[in-house]
Amino acid sequence: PIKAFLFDLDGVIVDTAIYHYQAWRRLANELGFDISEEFNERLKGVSRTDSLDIILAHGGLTLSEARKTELATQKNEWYLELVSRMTSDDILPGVPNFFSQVRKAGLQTALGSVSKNAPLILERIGMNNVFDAIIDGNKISKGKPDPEVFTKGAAELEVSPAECVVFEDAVAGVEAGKRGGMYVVGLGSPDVLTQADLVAPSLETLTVDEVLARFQG
Ligand code: B16
Ligand code: MG
Repeated sequence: PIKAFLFDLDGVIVDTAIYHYQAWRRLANELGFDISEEFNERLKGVSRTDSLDIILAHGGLTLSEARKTELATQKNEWYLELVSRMTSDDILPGVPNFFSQVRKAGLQTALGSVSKNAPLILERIGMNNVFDAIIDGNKISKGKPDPEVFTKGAAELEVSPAECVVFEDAVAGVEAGKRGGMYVVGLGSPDVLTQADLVAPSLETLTVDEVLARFQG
């Protein structure tokens, strides 16, 4: 049976993906090039340092480790400026309702985010006491598409991967869930999230019963 739901943060619970994009775009612009929204799909769910490497390769730049650290820090400062203005109004539509269904169904929950800023964001939106386990960028050594962030969540909840459903908006995150041996619900477009077991536009259009019926027959 399904015992736990594991949630990504950015793009599933809150739309911080847009703030990451704005901050990375500002950085790329200062370095003399631009990044498109389509290109940004490659950065979703990918760690800060890996994202920077992908952006620099896109701009044809090779920089020292020291300079890269500076740039990553600068991006994070811009990102934190945007995040500091967040409130519970930034929780994505359908999330509160979905979580009350999750609780009624008696399922456990974990957060699986590679963001080092996840605890701060949860606090800003008033969701720091909602999850049974929180795995974030400070607790893992490998970002998505490595499954570590989700396998650690399952381990902390003491459930097996086959008893978990992952909710993800990113290509790298869907891959992480699948590599971890879990069921994956992709939130977004089926043309982009091709590896997901089920795709819906957002949590607003899904019910817990529908998800359970799909994966436990
Ligand atoms: P930070 P998720 C990921 O969060 C974001 O999708 C990704 O764009 C970001 O680079 C990464 O967190 C690291 O975030 O710079 O705050 O540590 O989707 O796994 O919740
Ligand atoms: Mg995400």
